[in-house]
Amino acid sequence: MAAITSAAVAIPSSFTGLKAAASSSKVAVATRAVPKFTVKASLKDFGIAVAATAASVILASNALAVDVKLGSDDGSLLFLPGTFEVAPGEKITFINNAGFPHNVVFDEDAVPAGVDVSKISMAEEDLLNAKGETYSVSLTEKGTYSFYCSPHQGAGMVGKVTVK
Ligand SMILES: [Cu+2]
Repeated sequence: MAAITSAAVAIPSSFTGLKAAASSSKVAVATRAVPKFTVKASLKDFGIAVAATAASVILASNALAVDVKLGSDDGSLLFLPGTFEVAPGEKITFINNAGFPHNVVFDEDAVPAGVDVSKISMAEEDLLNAKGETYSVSLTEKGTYSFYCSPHQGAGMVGKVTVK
C-alpha cells in the first residue's frame, strides 16, 4: 500500500497526458484508501456530537426554562411574552426575532432590593443584531423585575418578570 501511494504521488512530477490517464486507476486506489479512514473518523465525531446534542436536549426538557421573543413575528417592537413568571434560577432566554437590534436591560429602580442590575443586564450599548441571537439570564431573588430594550424603550418595548 505504501508503494502504490508513493507511485501515485510521484506521477504528477513527470506529468504527461498519457501517463496521467494511465495512472488514474492507481491514484484512485491510493485516494480511496484515504477517504475511507477520513469518513470513519468524521462519522465517529458525528456520533459524539449527536450524543452530546441528545444529552443537552434531555437536560433542557428536564430543567425549567422560558423563551422570550425579541420582536413579534410581524415586527412589532415588544417582548413576547411581555409579562411572565419564572421559578428562582429558571433560565430565561431572550431570542432575537424581528425589528432588531434589541437588547435586554433590567431597570435598576424596579428590581428586588439588593439585586445588582449590571450582573443580569446586557450593557446598554450591546445589541443583538442578527435573527436568532440570544441572551440568557437566571434570576434567583424572588420578586418582580422590570426590563426594557434600550433602543426601543420609548416605543414601549418593556417587560416584567416575576420570580416566585
Ligand atoms: Cu428592541
